[in-house]
Amino acid sequence: MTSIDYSQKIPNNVNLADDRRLQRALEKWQPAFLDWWKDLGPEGSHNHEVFLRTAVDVSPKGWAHFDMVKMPDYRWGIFLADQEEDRKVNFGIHKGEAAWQDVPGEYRGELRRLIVTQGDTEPASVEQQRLLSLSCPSLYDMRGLFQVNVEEGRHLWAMVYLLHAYFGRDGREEAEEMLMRHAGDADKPRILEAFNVETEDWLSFFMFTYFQDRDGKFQLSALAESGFDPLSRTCRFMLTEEAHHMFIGETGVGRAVKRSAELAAKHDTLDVDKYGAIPLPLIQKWMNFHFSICLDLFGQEKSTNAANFYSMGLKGRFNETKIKDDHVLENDLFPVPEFENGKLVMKEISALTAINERLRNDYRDDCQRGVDRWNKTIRDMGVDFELTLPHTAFHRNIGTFRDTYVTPDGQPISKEEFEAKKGDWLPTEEDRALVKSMMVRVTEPGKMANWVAPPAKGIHGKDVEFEYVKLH
Ligand code: BYC
Repeated sequence: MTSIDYSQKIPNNVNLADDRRLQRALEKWQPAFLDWWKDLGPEGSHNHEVFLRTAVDVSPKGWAHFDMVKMPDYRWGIFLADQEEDRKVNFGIHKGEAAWQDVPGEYRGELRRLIVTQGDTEPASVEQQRLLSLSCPSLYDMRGLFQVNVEEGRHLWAMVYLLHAYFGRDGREEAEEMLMRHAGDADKPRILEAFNVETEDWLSFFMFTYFQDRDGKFQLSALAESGFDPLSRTCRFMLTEEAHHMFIGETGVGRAVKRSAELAAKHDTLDVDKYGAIPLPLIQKWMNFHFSICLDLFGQEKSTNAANFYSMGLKGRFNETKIKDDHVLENDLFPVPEFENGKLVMKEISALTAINERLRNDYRDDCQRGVDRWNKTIRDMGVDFELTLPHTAFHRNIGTFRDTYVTPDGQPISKEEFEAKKGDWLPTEEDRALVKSMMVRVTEPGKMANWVAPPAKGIHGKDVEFEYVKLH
């Protein structure tokens, strides 16, 4: 078990002090990061004291320490999971070789691209969420937002460390670029589309942490299988933090659903906006939007990039080592969806080129679990309404379904029909304005905005009434 050295300017468990050049380079990047946080991190948060968890060591039990922390005093650092003895490359053409402790020269470009794409999403999400504390439904929720934000900042540190430590000059340049691209910027946008959309309201934030952070879980899990051991160790530790973000999403959407169903049952109508809650059909629209843009994050159904990343041993499948096959996949097939004469059909293609699709399927199954729990809440309240994940082909912008038009239950329709019906399926301007109008800021300890039910319990043994954020 490696404990984290907090006596250093950059807390770390990678013996940074032993590598003066690397330490100096990262200490040079640190002020740029802090400036970025000040400018584009959570608005108005800089004097708040927040009940945050910080990593103390990276063992499964010991890494989460909770305390009141002044936001700018949060200590971002570099934490890797412990090295596994005799770890091997577990898939692809190098299967069985010792895992790489250095970047394999022939795969440098691909590896850097994967790390840059991953790294770029982390500050992007902070930028997307920067105004949300101004309309938080409770102090409990504000804390949740800040916890997510500081950890996404740390995840950026994780990727920047890899770039600095293993990629020399171009790695340092990429690290600088991470702070130059910005979510939604017309000239220098973030790399992946879903990271350029502003997270405008708290229902969107909860959907984001449920659906988009879950993409993070699956992508990080695939990278945690990497034969490049430092990437694997970094991602393994990041995954422990990711779980809490998805908890915030699942319980957050669940609480909005609960409040809506409560009022629907009480007043015998789904039109609960007149009672200050978000109608279930609107929650469905938000879900249609967020789920579909997240499906795009998995890339094309048929991808030679993904096949190469896999064969090279750089990015595996979800739970790679638990899958029972040869982990080379050269002779295997996998079904992917295609449109043929206006009809949706499944076609078997090489399992290697279908790697993105397989991960997307795993993701979709995982998403369904929370939806089932939300539906149980609705049923338990005696309300006749069911939330459903839209069809994979619905509202897609990457891959086979780009430029195709289907209903949320997967029926192909014309572009004109889609345009005419779109407002029934996806949030309209009026829907967004309505939800925004409910986003009143509540900062009295224990109190909740009307649109959301209180959480079942507080954080780390504290009551829901605890003052999770001291506003200054
Ligand atoms: N938007 O062969 P394909 C997280 C491009 S979330 C724009 O399918 P590939 C987090 C693609 O770049 C997890 N462009 O691509 C969550 C390629 O371009 P070129 C983030 C896209 O490479 C919440 C072309 O289309 N981590 O951690 O197999 C809060 C061909 O596509 C998109 C990662 O994503 C798109 N959506 O797959 C905070 C892991 N999709 O070659 C954090 C690292 C594809 O034609 N990234 N393109 O120029 C990867 O593994 C892969 O790059 C991707 C794409 C899965 C993203």
